[in-house]
Amino acid sequence: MYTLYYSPGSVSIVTHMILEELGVPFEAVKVSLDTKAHHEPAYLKINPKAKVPSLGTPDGILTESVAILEFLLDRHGDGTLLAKPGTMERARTMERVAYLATEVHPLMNRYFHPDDFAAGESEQKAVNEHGQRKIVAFFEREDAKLTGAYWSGGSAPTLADFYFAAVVRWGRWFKPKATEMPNLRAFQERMATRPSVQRATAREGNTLFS
Ligand SMILES: N[C@@H](CCC(=O)N[C@@H](CS)C(=O)NCC(=O)O)C(=O)O
Repeated sequence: MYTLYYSPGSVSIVTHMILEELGVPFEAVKVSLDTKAHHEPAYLKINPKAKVPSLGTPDGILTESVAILEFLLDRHGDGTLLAKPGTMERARTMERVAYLATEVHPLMNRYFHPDDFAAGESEQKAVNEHGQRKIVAFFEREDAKLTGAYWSGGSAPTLADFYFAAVVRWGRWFKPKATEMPNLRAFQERMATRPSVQRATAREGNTLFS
C-alpha cells in the first residue's frame, strides 16, 4: 500500500494519475500548498524539502516526481507507459520527462514564484513577464508539433503524455491559454477521457482544464 502526499493541481497530479492508471492501492493525503500545510512539522518529517509529491512506500518515503514515477512504473507497469530499461523507447520517454521536469517546470516557476529569482519588485515583474513570453513560445511550439494523438507518436499515451497533460493544464493561466491552442486542446480532451485521469482529478477537485 502506498501513500501519496499531494496538493491539488500541483506536479503531484502526475503521480496521482499514474497511480490510478496502474490500479495499485494507495491512500491519497492532501497537503495543501494554499494553506502552507507543506511547511507544517508533521509534513517536514515526511519530506524535509517541503515539496509535493512524496510517496510513502513499504520501504520508506520517496520524493522527486521523476524517481517516484520511474519506481512505480518499473514495479507495476507492463511496459506501455514506460518501456523496459535499456531500450531506446524508454530513453525517449525519459528524455521528454526530464525536459518537462528540469526545464519546463522550473520555467513555470518564473511566473508562479518570481520571488525565487529576484529580490526587488520591479525585477520580479520583469522575471514574470519574460517568463510568460518564454512559456507561451514553448506552448506554441508544442501545439505546432503535436499533430498526432500523443507526443510519442504511438496510439497509447506514455508517462511523458501524463506529465505533459499536467503542464498543459498550468498553461491555462497564460494568454493565449495553452488549453485553447487547437492541438493541445485536442490532446487534453483525449487525456481527460481516461478513467484514471477522471478519478485523480475528481479527487483533487479539478479537471485537466480547470
Ligand atoms: N523536483 C520536485 C519539485 C516538486 C515541486 O516543485 N513541487 C511544488 C508544487 S508544483 C511544491 O511542492 N512547491 C511548494 C513550494 O515550493 O513551496 C519534483 O519534481 O517532484
